[in-house]
Amino acid sequence: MIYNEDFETLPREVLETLQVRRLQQVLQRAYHTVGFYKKTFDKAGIRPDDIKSLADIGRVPFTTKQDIVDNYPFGLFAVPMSNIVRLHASSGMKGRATVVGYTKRDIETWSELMTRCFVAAGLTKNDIILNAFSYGLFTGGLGVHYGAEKLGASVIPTSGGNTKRQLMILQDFGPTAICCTPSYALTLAAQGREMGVDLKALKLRVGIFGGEPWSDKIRQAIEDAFGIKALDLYGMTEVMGPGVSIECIEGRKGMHVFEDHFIVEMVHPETGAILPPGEQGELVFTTLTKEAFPLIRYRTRDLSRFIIEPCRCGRSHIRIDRIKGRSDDAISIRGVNVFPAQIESVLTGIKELEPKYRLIVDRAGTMDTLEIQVEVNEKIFSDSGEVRVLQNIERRIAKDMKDYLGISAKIKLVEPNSLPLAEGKTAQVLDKRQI
Ligand code: DLL
Repeated sequence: MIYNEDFETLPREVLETLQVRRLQQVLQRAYHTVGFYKKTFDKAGIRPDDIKSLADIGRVPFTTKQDIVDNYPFGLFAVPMSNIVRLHASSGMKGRATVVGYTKRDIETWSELMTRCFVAAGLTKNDIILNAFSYGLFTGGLGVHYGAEKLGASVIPTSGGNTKRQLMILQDFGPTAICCTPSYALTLAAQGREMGVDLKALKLRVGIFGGEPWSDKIRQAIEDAFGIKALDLYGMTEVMGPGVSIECIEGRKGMHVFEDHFIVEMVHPETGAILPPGEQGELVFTTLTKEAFPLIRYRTRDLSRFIIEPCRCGRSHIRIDRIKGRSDDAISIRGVNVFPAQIESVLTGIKELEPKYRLIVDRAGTMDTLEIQVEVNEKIFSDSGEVRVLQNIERRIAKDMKDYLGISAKIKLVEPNSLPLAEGKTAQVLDKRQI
């Protein structure tokens, strides 16, 4: 099902014509109302009228997180405060938070895009949606909430945390869909099992998860635990919040970006050069319709690639592959750069393990050290009366890390459900070197 068929299935040429028109408008607006953009465009020697086609966008300067931080809190707003009806801020997991504003129309657009997401996930007004994304400055809670209401579904705004109560509501209110971070879905599953809840007997059909990186192995674990279909939802505070992009239930491979509202580019994370279709790189977004906080060529640092094959759902909007991590997430261990996602993909190749791990980076003298703590599954844990079984698995992981990633790591297998449970986003890396 498609919510806004007119726009979501536009033939590529028509879509691109619309994008160019909207791009020219947003460049004009940004240039004339936000001092920062006037300065950067002038410095690069370009004027908004110079941009005549999509190909010209490469001439426009990038905007970075640092630029937003430098203009903290409201320096990049393009409308007076009297037109702003809502403020949000990024979770600020790393460094200072970024603050964004929305006009009334921005909230309407955001709600529509979230509604499109729900319809892409196969939901209708007859669904009951439990929204366990945090309500507050984080965009997850309210962003998802408004979309669910616009759909006409019944929303249960549980917000994050309070896991036992969430499980009670899951049983008593019978939601048919759930929205939260993937790690919180695993937390709910673990806590539910401990309380003896029959998770498969719940009415849940679909789960919409996002806000942090996850993998197909985690998808499988969530789907198996609840007997649901799990879909990937992507977005970030600066660009809008959740609803920039989602997997459709028909394709379930890669997330459609709502291209009538955003231009998405794939660039080389170091050089910034635009990459040929299909190559992995960093996502760059330009908002086409936002009034309060237009954002031009924003470097997300998120790594992905375009899936260019058409999707069977009928949407013409391009898909991006699961986010592979962030280019600023790389941890340097004795000079070797590794991404948590790479470590995860080695771990998920080993069937005795659960998809729950934690990386602890430290320094012994002048040497960086990496400890990988990973949960073993129930079966191995109960069979592992013999220490040898665990030692063999540890040795195998250490060897795989060396062979595939070229890093030496100390491996520590831990009991199922012993790593800290997530309530919102999880921090999988603990870098003690910076503390
Ligand atoms: O996390 C918005 C959101 C809320 C998206 C709920 C989806 C669901 P921020 O707190 O600004 O906004 O964090 C944005 O989180 O740049 C990615 O690095 C990461 N991220 C978000 N969704 C996904 C996803 C929200 N589906 C940052 N897969 C982004 C991987 C994701 N990473």
